[in-house]
Amino acid sequence: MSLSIKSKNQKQNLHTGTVQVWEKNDLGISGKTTNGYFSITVYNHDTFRVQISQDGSFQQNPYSVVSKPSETDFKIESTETFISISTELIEARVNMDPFHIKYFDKNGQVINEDDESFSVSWLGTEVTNYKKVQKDEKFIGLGEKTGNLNRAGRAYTNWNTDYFAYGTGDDPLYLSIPFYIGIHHKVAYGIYFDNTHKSVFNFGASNNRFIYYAADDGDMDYYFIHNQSVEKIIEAYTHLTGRMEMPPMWALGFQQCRYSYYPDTEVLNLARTFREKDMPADVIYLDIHHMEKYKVFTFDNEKFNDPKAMISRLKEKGFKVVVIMDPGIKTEKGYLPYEEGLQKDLFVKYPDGEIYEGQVWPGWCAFPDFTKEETRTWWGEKMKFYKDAGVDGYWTDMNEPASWGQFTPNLINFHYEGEEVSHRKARNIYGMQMAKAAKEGSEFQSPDSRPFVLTRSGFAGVQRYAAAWTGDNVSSEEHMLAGIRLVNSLGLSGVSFAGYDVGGFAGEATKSLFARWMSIAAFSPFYRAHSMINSNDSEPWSFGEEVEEISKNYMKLRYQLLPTLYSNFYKSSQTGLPIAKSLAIDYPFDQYIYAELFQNEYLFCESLLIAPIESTRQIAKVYLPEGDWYYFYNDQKFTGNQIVYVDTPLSYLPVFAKAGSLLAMQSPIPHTESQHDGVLRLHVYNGNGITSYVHYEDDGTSNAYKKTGFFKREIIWDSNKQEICFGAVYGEFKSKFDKIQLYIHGISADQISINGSQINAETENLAFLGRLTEFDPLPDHFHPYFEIENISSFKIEHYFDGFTVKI
Ligand code: NBV
Repeated sequence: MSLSIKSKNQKQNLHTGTVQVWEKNDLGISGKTTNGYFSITVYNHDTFRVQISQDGSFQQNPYSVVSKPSETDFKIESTETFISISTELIEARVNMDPFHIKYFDKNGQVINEDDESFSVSWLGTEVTNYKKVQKDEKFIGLGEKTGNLNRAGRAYTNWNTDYFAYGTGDDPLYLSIPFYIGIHHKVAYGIYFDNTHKSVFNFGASNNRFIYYAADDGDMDYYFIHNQSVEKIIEAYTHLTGRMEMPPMWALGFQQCRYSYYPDTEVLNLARTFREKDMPADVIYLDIHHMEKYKVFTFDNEKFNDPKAMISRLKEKGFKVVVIMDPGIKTEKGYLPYEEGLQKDLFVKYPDGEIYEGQVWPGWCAFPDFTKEETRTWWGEKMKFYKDAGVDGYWTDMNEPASWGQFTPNLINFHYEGEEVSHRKARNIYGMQMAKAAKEGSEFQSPDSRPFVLTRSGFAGVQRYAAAWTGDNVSSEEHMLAGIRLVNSLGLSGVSFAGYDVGGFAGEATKSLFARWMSIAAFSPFYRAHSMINSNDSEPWSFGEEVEEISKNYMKLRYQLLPTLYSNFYKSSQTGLPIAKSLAIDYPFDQYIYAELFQNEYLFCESLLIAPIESTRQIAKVYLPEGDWYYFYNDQKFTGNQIVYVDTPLSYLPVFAKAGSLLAMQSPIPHTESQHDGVLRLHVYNGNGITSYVHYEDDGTSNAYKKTGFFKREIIWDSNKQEICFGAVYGEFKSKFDKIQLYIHGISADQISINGSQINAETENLAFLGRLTEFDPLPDHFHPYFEIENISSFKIEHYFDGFTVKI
């Protein structure tokens, strides 16, 4: 078959060609084709790495993949026409003429296949892998990308971009993750394209022949993942690119931001108001006005004449302070960071050695080359300035990198861990490396505390260093819903700790929009309100009494849910699975979940189905997937696989507890470091079969949890035996709870036994449960009072060995 002609000024598509020679090696196979070289490495039983290079140099991205191939049993067979390489889960069949790959699962079903004629091809330096589309194939993931949950029919570009007030369909945004999951015929697979150049993922836009992913330059270097579930695919992807570490507990609390709070008296007033109004909150941000003329590592002495004293007063009130850091360093003679950067050769330069300057907030700036280790270390050392003032967390903004004009020249050079590359290869990784510098800087400055970094820009693997937020969104109903999809999609792509600016950054939120946004975001992994300079006040009390009450109730609920949330953060740090889980993870083959009306729904902490809805609607259509579901506020039980209608007065966001789930709650507290009443409220929602929850605690701040400083136990609900089994306790941390209050939903019981003996369980007054547990949605005049039936509650001592409770 004649494919194309290779020429120096290649004008036409150049296909890989045919396999000429190949050989086995310890990890897979490698070989040469007419127009290139290939290598297939068995990374794991569920992960293959495929590299195709024109010159055989096999370039590496030193930043994203952190795991090495593990010893895996695999088999190689060959015929005259193909080479087959297989593990217990995947077979990759490499066709020799022309070169193309087809993947099968262990039952021989096709999972994924190259377009036979084009498979991997080049157009000049642009390298592309063309894939066939399977019938009804869905595509999910790709990180921070707008549009529908199912990305079929659209194309996306990965090129980190500062995009103020982006539209809900716009692309590209700030953070790129070239990883997607394909779903069809009851199988799923993931593809991570490990190339930091500008890349494009086309899921069938403007053609009906194939989907493809392409990069401007570099190699075709992708990881093909297949396992039985979407969960397992995300686990495998995060095994490759790493997982978040446990953040400090305070980072799970409510965070208040503004561009910008100043002077110090305003910041202190803000903190006082939260406490006076009994609205739980943990963090206040200092945006760019804290600096002298926007110069990083300075404080504006007029606005903040004693930052240390201010921060220590905030701490007394239980607040942490997060400070913004922009990468641009003002090119001002005598400004130490600039002088040091010059002297130590830490800035990005033109190929002739001149320092590259771009304009940002401080005026003309030089840009630290975060792709160089010395620069990251130096930056971390400079962070002493903030550490000495008592700052707890860091916010890396503008790290796409952004500059006025938004068009960085491509010829500038970056170190790229010694490779010396142009902006074309380095841009997408720059923000993640700044986040890395901030994380490591924080660890260097405060070795006993867990770091917290919030980043705007990033790439595959950024979850190892920072939480991410979705940048400059807009105050609109549409944006509120789009933000949920962005966060869910980040979660599908390894970034579990993510959120959006509650209320919208640009524009003015209406009262109802703000209230609804605060309610939804109580179920977002990262919970922060933020708004733009010169806009109306946007604190949760700025919109009148009703909004204040609604906000407060959901903020309180968030804090009551902390035991579950923290345990889920722990789970995510171990597995890479998201905390806000798109329904596509647990119900990938259910067509309804992809429908426009239902695609925003997600499971929060495995147990709660959140059905986000515009604040302007009085009634919501909610799709409940298979299983049974309890309406969170009154325990009304619904069977799944159906659409239900729910009244949605502003004070009630549709939330359903999944039958079988276990939800651990605590008494309301004003901030995460304040002590609760010591009673763990454990809600068991009766369902079929056996379900479990791993309860996790630690000190919330130090790294002792990495050794033995944790408390961990599995709690199993067996609905057939009607038993709750509290497993053995692992770890040396003493639980902060000394009692457990059991709430059993969906079963009427008047007595329980523990380890076989009837105990005098203290039965709660059920009238008290007229409103769901202690979540008190609103004062009576705002909403109807729910009667809850079929719920039983018992208080028991906290046994530290394993024990079983029989209902
Ligand atoms: O530092 C100011 C803002 C910040 O508040 C926002 O969250 C960032 O996304 N920053 C962008 C710079 C310019 C905004 C117009």
